[in-house]
Amino acid sequence: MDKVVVGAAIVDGNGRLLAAQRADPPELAGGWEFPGGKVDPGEDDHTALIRECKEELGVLVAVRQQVGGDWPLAGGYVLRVWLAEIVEGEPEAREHLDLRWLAGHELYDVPWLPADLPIVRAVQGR
Ligand code: DCM
Repeated sequence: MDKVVVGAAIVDGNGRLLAAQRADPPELAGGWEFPGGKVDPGEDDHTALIRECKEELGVLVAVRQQVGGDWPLAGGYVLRVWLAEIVEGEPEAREHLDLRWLAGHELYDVPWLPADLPIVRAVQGR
């Protein structure tokens, strides 16, 4: 399986979830997602997730439980999401337009990408 995108459901000590606003491509720009990205050939999922969080947010994360299994994406990709905690650094939007920490009552205050929305519900349930 070489069409895997990994995403991080980063939760802070107050139970808030980190959402990231996409900058590109134009059809997805402005939508909100779990930070992450494509797994490189030969790379394992956890390594890719840690790498992407470093590149996109400038933070080191510890990967916790997986949220569901393979969530479908366009183009034959699947999205795999893990709960994660920041162990080093403060997140900054290095590749996104914006970042927001969403409390439980704010989870749907941003327009999530359609692919990510059911995963937000799954995260909420935990
Ligand atoms: N994608 C998504 N939700 C995410 C991460 C990615 O829907 N949390 C989608 C957007 C792109 C594709 O996966 O169509 C590849 O993502 P990227 O461009 O970030 O590698």
